[in-house]
Amino acid sequence: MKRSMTALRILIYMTAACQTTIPPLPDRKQLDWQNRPFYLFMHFGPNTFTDLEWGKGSEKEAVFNPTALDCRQWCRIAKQAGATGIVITAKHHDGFCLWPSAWSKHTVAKSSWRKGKGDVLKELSAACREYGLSMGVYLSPWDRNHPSYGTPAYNQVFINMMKEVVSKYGPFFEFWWDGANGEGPNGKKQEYDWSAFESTIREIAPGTMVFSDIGPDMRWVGNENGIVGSTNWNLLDTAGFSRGLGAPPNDTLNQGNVNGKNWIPAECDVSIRPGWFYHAKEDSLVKSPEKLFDIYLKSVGRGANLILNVPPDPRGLISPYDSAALMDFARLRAKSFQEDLIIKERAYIYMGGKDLTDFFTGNDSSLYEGEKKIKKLQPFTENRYLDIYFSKKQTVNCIKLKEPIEYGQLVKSFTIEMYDSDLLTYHKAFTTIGSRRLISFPARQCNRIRIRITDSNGDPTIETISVYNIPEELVEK
Ligand code: FUL
Repeated sequence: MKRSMTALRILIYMTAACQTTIPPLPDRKQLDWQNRPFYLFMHFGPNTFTDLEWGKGSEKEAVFNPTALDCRQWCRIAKQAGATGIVITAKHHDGFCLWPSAWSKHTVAKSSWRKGKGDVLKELSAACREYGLSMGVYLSPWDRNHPSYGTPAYNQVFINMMKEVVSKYGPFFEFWWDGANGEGPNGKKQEYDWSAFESTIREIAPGTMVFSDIGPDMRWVGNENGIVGSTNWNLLDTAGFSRGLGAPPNDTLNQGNVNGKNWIPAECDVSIRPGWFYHAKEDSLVKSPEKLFDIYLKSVGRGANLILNVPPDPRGLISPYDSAALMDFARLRAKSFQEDLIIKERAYIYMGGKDLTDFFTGNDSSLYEGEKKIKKLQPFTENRYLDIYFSKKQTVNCIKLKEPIEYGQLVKSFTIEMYDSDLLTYHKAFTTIGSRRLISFPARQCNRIRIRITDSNGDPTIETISVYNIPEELVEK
């Protein structure tokens, strides 16, 4: 099977008019990661207790003293919110390690929490396992505490810490390298040895997705609002750029490069609160479920991943404000996407005179080998459109499309037309699709929807199509 898929893929690209080479493609771990696009971020550490966003590194270890830390509560809430994992700030810029590191004196072991015997990473990794969640870590290279920061020796310390957390608490689905590079305790900035960091993580955690501004596996989205461009290429040119200040301009990170040489999808990071760390004064400023849904449409709905920060409070628990917002956010998603009108109304999808309903809804039995769904392609016919026919008039305000990205991201633009009998009720042009695209608009009546690919790199294909009538107040603002 694998061989025939590869042959088909090569055939597609060879027949594509202007395409002589195979475009960048995601690797296995990137594909898996793009199929689980929503998870939580947790900023937790001395800042939780000192009310700061960037700790100075000189805080006493004793300030870290959660009174009721319970990683199982974090996981229970994450699971109920529909998140697939948790990425924790194992070490933020203040250098404090949430595990008893052998490579630093500024750790939980020196705190009064559990008499210095506590280990947040250990508890989180056990809880994630129990709840079937994946775990990831944020390890800040910038360290305002470590005495060797600002000297070549620090690079080895950072490498040692990476090895330590991977071997003790891994495997991780994601490893976060923050690009920030400020001064350390000796007033000097560090020259990070990125190439050594990269070869180390590849060696010790080949299946882990590594984040930084420019990858290697996924990129920063260029803002901290959780919003990727409505044009979003999974491709990025990194030649000549570096992490941190030398990164590509934010709008490039936000949209990717149409002909980029590397497959580096975007990850949208945003906090449920104004700050990354918990501050009691922000309890009233937790984002509403509707705001979170809007962010979801502008991140996951544009083919990126969403890492939503939900910072534990000084008790070491997710606050009721945050958890209430998360539960309602999950309810809004369930309510919006539980009913695909194509299935419910037994609509038909036609392309080139053929009924392809089962294919585009994923219900074609030939798409399965036993239990396992296999990938097949349905290249567009020459006129490059398909029609969805409903037997009776529908109210529609949301359409979901998906490209089979294992064959690359090809669609450059497409249009959606909706008809009520012969009357055109909606017509709009869009750009990219990628791993998933949720288009929403003020509701229209229709009994036919036409989706037309208007421009592409090579011969485009669509994997699945769904049509929804979501609560009107949730349509993208
Ligand atoms: C930034 C950091 O400086 C913030 O404190 C936060 O951790 C955010 C996710 O990344 O670069």
